[in-house]
Amino acid sequence: MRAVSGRPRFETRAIHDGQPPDPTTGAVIVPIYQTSTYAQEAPGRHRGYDYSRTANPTRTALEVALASLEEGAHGLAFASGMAAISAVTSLLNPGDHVIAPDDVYGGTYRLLVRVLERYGLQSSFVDMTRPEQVEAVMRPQTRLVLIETPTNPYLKILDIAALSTIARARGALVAVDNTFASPYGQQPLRWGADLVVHSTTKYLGGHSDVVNGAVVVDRDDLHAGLRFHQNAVGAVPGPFDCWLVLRGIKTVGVRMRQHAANAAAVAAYLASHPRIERVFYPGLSDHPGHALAARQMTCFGGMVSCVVRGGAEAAVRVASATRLFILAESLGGVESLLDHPASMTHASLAGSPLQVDAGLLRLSVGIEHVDDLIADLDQALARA
Ligand code: P1T
Repeated sequence: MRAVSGRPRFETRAIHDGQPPDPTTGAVIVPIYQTSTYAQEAPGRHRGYDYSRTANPTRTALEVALASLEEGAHGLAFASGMAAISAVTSLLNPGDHVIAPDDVYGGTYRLLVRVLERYGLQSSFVDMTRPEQVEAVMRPQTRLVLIETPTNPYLKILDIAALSTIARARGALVAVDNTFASPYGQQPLRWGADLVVHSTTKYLGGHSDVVNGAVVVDRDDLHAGLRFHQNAVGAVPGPFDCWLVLRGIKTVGVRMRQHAANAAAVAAYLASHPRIERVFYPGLSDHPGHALAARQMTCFGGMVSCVVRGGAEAAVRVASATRLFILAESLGGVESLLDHPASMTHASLAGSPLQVDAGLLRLSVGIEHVDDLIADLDQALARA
């Protein structure tokens, strides 16, 4: 794209990077290259595309856009967020050790413990709000510190720079799951991370209509390893899914600002409600990670969690009584969603040390009018 003056800002890059008008037709929007294969002029002579598991032009556009938003050199798109995290762990070997937060997404815990332990990978889960706990469980075999911030579902804020310094001193890689913040809210590579992963199913896609994942890296050697794995294992997204994420990306800046404004108002409302025991939102000044979030993030995001007084029963009653907030897994779409993690997104943690509070509700605050959202919560909480 044409340089304006210096590097274009985030919102501009979201609309243009990787997405110039189509050189053959002038189409303003990147076409959906719905093809599995490509004509070759002579054996092995082609225009950079030979088979769509290896590369596809719609996917390339998305990968360039993702790298630009995270300010990294290379982007890779995957069939889901879990496929992206799995690709990162493919950089490790049997006997290696991973450290992850004690409040990590349930699916990530399941991958590390129930899949990868069988392949000889060991994992430890610690409270990463205290970096000394990470230091304490470091082993000579520790090869990856996997950070998630804000965490899912307690919205803990983890210090990417401090954790990266500890990991780097021991020769371990640092990956940050940036799904909750989105690249608009936080750019982990700036704070010293080696890899950024996303479930682009969430804020980047933004419309709850696609499952997709991404990894962004600066280092060429890591990119080569991931690119090999992407092609060898083949958990790649189809061109239409890439196109949907590209379309979502164009508006991620304006959406994130509205998600955050609505979430701040919802968090303040919940904090003053007698039926709510505790609210977790990094934008609240009494959140333990507020000062760090203000430093590390450019926007506190759209996720709010709270504990309802009366435990599981009361929480389930509220979750069943909302009308606008849709009871559903996932997050990051324009519509507001409500989740009861203990029985839904984090049910796979039941019986593990990472089990979540049965009275916890997680809200993905959408971009509807905030007055309507608060009125909906008000009528539902009246039934708690
Ligand atoms: O669903 P998928 O696109 O595979 O992404 C997995 C994933 C990875 N990382 C984080 C932080 C996530 O929240 C998720 C998916 N999470 C949900 C579906 C959820 O409701 O929490």
